[in-house]
Amino acid sequence: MSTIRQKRPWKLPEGHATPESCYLDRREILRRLGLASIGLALSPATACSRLDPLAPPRGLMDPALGKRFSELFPAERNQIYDLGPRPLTPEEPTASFNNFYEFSHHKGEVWQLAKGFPVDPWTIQVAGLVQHPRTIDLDEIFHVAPLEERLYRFRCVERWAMQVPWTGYPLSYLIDALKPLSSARYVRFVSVSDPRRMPGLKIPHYPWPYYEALRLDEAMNELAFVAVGIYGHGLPMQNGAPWRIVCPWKYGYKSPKSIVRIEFTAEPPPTFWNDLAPTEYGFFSNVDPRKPHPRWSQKIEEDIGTLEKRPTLLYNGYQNQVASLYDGSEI
Ligand SMILES: Nc1nc2c(c(=O)[nH]1)N[C@H]1C(S)=C(S)[C@@H](COP(=O)(O)O)O[C@H]1N2
Ligand SMILES: [Mo]
Repeated sequence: MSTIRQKRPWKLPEGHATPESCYLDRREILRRLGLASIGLALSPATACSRLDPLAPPRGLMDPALGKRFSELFPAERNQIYDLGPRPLTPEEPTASFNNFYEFSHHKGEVWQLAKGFPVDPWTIQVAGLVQHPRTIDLDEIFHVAPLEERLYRFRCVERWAMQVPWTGYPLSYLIDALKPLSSARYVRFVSVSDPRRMPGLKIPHYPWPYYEALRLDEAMNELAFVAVGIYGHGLPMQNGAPWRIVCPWKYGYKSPKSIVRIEFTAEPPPTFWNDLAPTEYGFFSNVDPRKPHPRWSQKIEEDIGTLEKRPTLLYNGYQNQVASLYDGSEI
């Protein structure tokens, strides 16, 4: 008898239901926005402008923190980070098409299930190889550095992509403030998990809570970002309130949401998707059109705002900023 265990359906990792469910959810979103029949025929610019007169569903884009910290928004845009020829994605698709498995595997319903999730007070444990292990709160997170807005490309391993204005500050500022020891080589993040409010956690055999990590030199790169806001206001829960990481040159799962623990380590920490399917999700997971995912090519991506299909860019177009971090052996 074979001792090799079959991969169980619930072990199927991110994107197991795509592209079908991806497209279905997106069509549903577009239908709600009144674009279903015309979306594909319109040019990107026209498609976006057609969104303006339509009222989005109530509560879709509400900042989870309400008015708290609203005096910090909108932050000044840092013009260095532009999107090239790509248009900014309208707020509605970004807020209604989400991967946040703790709430649901269905991208279109995450925002509804996430509504009302309590984010205040919120404590973050700082642990591991750090001068002062301690607990910090949102006042500290929001005031590590002046907030700025950055337009970043964002690419999910499932091949959908968007262009988003994040508000926050470089992750390097937070790391400096936390004073890791010189022996620290990696930084690890753990997301919130509340089984009473997150129905997705009931699906067995996922190793919750969600955990991700970066090598410290990656985390110190100018692009790695602490996001506390989006589209000029605080984050809605579905996008990772009250704060998250955004790493725009890596596949989206390297950008953990709703973080409650930061830990510094000497050894590479395990990561959620890599533990579930090591042959499909590497530790580094840099966006790379030349490296196909075992179940699909990564050459092409699709914009959730315009539905345009276009070639995937190496490092999601950020090679000038990040190529020097790598020697080509990273997976
Ligand atoms: N805690 C947590 N963080 C997460 C995820 C998740 O399921 N749980 N999904 C990741 C994936 S796969 C992607 S593509 C992005 C999606 O971010 P968005 O919904 O804000 O677009 O969040 C990432 N961060
Ligand atoms: Mo993703």
